[in-house]
Amino acid sequence: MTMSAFSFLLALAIAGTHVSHSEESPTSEENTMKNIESKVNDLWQSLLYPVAFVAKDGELVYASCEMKPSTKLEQGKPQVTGQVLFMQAYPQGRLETIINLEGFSKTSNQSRAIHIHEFGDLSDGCDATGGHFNPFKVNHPRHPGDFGNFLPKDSQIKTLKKNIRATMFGPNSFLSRSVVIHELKDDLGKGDNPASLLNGNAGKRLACCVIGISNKNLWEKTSKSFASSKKKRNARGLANKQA
Ligand SMILES: [Cu+2]
Ligand SMILES: [Zn+2]
Repeated sequence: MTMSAFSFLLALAIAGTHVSHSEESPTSEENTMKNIESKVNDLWQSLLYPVAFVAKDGELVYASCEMKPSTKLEQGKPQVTGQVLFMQAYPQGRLETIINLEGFSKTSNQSRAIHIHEFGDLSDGCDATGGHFNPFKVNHPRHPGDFGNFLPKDSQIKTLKKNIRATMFGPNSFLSRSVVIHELKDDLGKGDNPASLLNGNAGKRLACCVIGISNKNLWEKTSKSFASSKKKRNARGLANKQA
């Protein structure tokens, strides 16, 4: 249903209640209109907030995005695979994101930009994902999915980011949109051309994926593996210091 269809029905419903205001008790007509209004509202809410009716207040909701190299990737470019995972408490929690990607060149020292793009459409390599997801019509890098730059280490990007501004819930949900990793670094709006304020001049699209709701398994498994490799690194660091 379009917004105008909704407005029309709502106007009808409100008009119905106004007409009968002069009467003392609600008429059956008034009740019917109220009923319609509440049904239309429920319907509209369920269209706007697809997650609202499966999540309880405070419940953790998870989403995942299975990264695949662009089908238009040129030879010799890194074949990036892995996942981008999301966790957020319904409905107002801060979003956390795990980025767990591999396939980068071991020798390259190239930082890569990662963004949420507007469409969950992978039909034309990663090009059908459109531009940056930009629900508030602002300039780059203030889009909710402007995650910034990531420098691969040992051919991987493994990072957990907290307090991300994007949300899975409500009309500006990023669910069913896409994550794109680019060939180049994001200039974060500081480039000297108009594209800088649209996309950060991050270059070609190496790999992309569609974001969908998931269960907690992958998040828990990945965050545990991150924690244990951090412990190992710390232990190694300590051993090196003591040596
Ligand atoms: Cu992008
Ligand atoms: Zn952006």
